[in-house]
Amino acid sequence: MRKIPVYAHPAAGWPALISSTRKLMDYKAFLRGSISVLHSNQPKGGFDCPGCAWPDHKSHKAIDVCENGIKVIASETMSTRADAAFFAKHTVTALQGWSGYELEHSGRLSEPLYYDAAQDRYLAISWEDAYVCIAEQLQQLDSPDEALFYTSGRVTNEPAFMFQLFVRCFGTNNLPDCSNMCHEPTSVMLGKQLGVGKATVVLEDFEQAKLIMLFGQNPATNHPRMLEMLAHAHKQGCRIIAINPMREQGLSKFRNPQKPTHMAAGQSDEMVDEVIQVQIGGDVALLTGLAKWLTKNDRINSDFIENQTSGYDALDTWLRQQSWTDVERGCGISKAEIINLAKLVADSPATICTWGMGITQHVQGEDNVAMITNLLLLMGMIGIDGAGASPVRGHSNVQGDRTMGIHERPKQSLLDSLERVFKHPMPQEHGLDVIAGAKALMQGTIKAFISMGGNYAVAAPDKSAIQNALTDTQLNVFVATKLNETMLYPGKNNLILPCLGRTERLMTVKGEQFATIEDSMCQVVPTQGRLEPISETLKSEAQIVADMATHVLGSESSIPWQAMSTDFDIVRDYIAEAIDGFENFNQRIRAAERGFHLYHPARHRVWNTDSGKAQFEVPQYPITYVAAQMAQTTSTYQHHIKDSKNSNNNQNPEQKVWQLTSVRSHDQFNTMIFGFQDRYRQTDRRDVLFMHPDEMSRLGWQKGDQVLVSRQDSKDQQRTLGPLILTEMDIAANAVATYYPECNDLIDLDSHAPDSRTPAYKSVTVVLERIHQGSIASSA
Ligand SMILES: Nc1nc2c(c(=O)[nH]1)N[C@H]1C(S)=C(S)[C@@H](COP(=O)(O)OP(=O)(O)OC[C@H]3O[C@@H](n4cnc5c(=O)[nH]c(N)nc54)[C@H](O)[C@@H]3O)O[C@H]1N2
Ligand SMILES: Nc1nc2c(c(=O)[nH]1)N[C@H]1C(S)=C(S)[C@@H](COP(=O)(O)OP(=O)(O)OC[C@H]3O[C@@H](n4cnc5c(=O)[nH]c(N)nc54)[C@H](O)[C@@H]3O)O[C@H]1N2
Ligand SMILES: [Mo]
Repeated sequence: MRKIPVYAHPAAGWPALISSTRKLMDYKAFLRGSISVLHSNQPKGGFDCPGCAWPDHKSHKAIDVCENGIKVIASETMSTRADAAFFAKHTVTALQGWSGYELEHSGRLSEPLYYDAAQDRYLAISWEDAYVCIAEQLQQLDSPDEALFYTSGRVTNEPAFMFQLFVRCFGTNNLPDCSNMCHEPTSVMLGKQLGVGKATVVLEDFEQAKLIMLFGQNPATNHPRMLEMLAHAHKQGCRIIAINPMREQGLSKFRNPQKPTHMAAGQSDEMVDEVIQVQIGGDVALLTGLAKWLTKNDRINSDFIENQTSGYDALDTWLRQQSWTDVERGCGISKAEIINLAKLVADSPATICTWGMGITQHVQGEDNVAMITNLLLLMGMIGIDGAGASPVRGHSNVQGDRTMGIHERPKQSLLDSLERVFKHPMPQEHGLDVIAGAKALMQGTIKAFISMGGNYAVAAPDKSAIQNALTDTQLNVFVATKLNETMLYPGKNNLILPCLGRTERLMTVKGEQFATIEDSMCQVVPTQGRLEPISETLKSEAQIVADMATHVLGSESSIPWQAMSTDFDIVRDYIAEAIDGFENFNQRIRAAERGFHLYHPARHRVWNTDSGKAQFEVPQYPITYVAAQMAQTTSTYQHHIKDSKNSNNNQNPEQKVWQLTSVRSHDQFNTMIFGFQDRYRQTDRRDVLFMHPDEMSRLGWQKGDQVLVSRQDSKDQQRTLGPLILTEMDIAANAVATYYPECNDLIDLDSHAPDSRTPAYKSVTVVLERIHQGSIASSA
């Protein structure tokens, strides 16, 4: 096997600090950004870092932030402005040619803008005129269901609650949000199996765990503050196993930026004991192998299964039907290796399973979550210290937004509560999620698109088709901090409404306000920006929602929108009345330094499920699903080669079918591209295709070669990405990877998990074609 260059430094540590400080400099945000960093995740009067949803560490006295957080803060605190003067220089057509990186660096949006088609430019507009336009357009719709209201997970609880209330008072449940593309399979499946679709662990559990299994997650890049917890657990003797097609270099060693002595002495902590390089989409098969061995050898917790669960017999029957050959074929891991891992699971008195997008973003996303939960249930690992389910969410308040009612499929109990509290009828029909919303846009049945943050078209599959569809609407409205590509495909009326960021002071006639968020472990914490807003013209998201509601709903609404937007205590009092678990919200959020934990019944072995027990679930798809997809594509491809007169047939076509996954770097936050570096993966460009060097040799290809990636979509249309530069990576055979979001035109809207409908971003069967031989060096 050829040696793969490895990233020899520990994760975090000096390179991370240098990289992030450089980012503050790049953004000319040094002073504003540095002040903000000091206030991030601090108990009193600080703001919750918008970088990710990992909880605050209680022990921190000084700075609790990481590379990721610093970059997100730098992006928000930059002093450059994308104002009317900026747009006077650039037409929208010209801006369409800009990259995500260039748009991200254009500056903070700082005044309300409307698109003028005659000049092909964004021009300044007054807030009042913007609201009048929104009201006119929304009131003209034949039905409220012709409008789509998207939310991205940065939005804090108070404005999120107001937003869903406004949308429902307007008359629709069309409330897709970024969860639809992210952890929705988790929410759906954990809800079914445990009664609540959220993590059962709290941070302290990581201190007592004896085995942590990290499924499809890359914390060094995406949740760097989690590394400290992992390193600490490892030091205490906890085994840590990563299940990932890629050997993510950032997971092997860790240098703690919170400990100056650690940094100065060049110390580092080991973290992961082993990486199981499962095939893309192979987690179900691996987990099936584990469960097969554990049940067959009676290494399960029978008491727990008997007293607390339902559905065991069906699972056991199904497990017996799965052959070891299919298990091995499905995950690419040998039976012997799976048994070794099963023994670790059997011997561990306290196991935590964490997971990220490598688990959820598949057609089998729900099956993956079901099998992780099944494993925890087989071992009785819910409701004891040091154990449980730990989905790790991305956006800092994506979980809270859902709790606040941003949901296209609301529970009846939520609608009933809202009707009771606000004495206003709520729409009963379920609304559109991200995928259905995008399709409706394309069909022309959505005539108004309103987004509370985010970059809908670019984050979703089928980017170009969505952008195209947005040009046919009557109204598009973007409440946002930064310019992005979704805003560059204007409808007949098109508005950008700039809002305050998380780091900025929110002053109203009632004084300074703080908001709240809910982290990935159900802790509700306060967040309060400290910086002066970059422009006096900015409004808070809550104010913008209140103003839209006042204009759109008019005198029909008896809800005190304006009072809510100026005094968040009023919003919190309504939340306390309408949302379960928020009783005495205002008192409780002030009583403890770091807020409060929302009651999670499964932690107490109370199961709010249909059966009243924790529920085993049998996967819906065959465990060889991906292998079968690849075999089918290979056979289609072979026919194609045979039929093609011009084909160059000196290579075995079978070798060219691959499974593609998409990942993030530390120089981006989702679609916001801060830079091109990924030091853990040793590249300084984003147009790369990661492949194992042994696989390159097998094909006679080399690093630096240019490759086209293509696939037939569900409508038999050919989609092509590239050329991408072949780059070496320790990644499973058959697997290749590239960066999100640049690959999103390769992905269509029809390939998704069945119930949660999360797109299969992490698992796309593709054909590779080399078009140019090795002229471009691939790494830094
Ligand atoms: N720096 C930075 N931080 C972020 C973000 C960002 O863009 N940049 N985004 C935020 C958001 S919204 C989210 S949701 C989180 C995402 O955080 P993560 O869940 O860590 O996200 P990804 O980088 O998309 O992918 C995670 C891992 O899944 C692996 N993987 C791919 N396919 C499979 C598979 O089939 N099986 C298994 N087991 N693993 C697989 C990939 O190799 C990768 O290591 O991060 C948040 N934090
Ligand atoms: N191929 C592929 N596609 C993916 C993924 C993947 O792994 N692979 N991941 C998916 C996931 S997990 C997610 S969460 C989605 C992300 O989807 P989104 O949440 O829609 O995307 P972001 O890039 O986070 O949104 C960035 C924009 O949010 C706005 N913004 C930033 N801060 C604020 C704020 O405080 N308030 C307001 N109002 N606006 C703000 C800015 O205008 C910025 O341009 O992408 C999904 N798409
Ligand atoms: Mo996400």
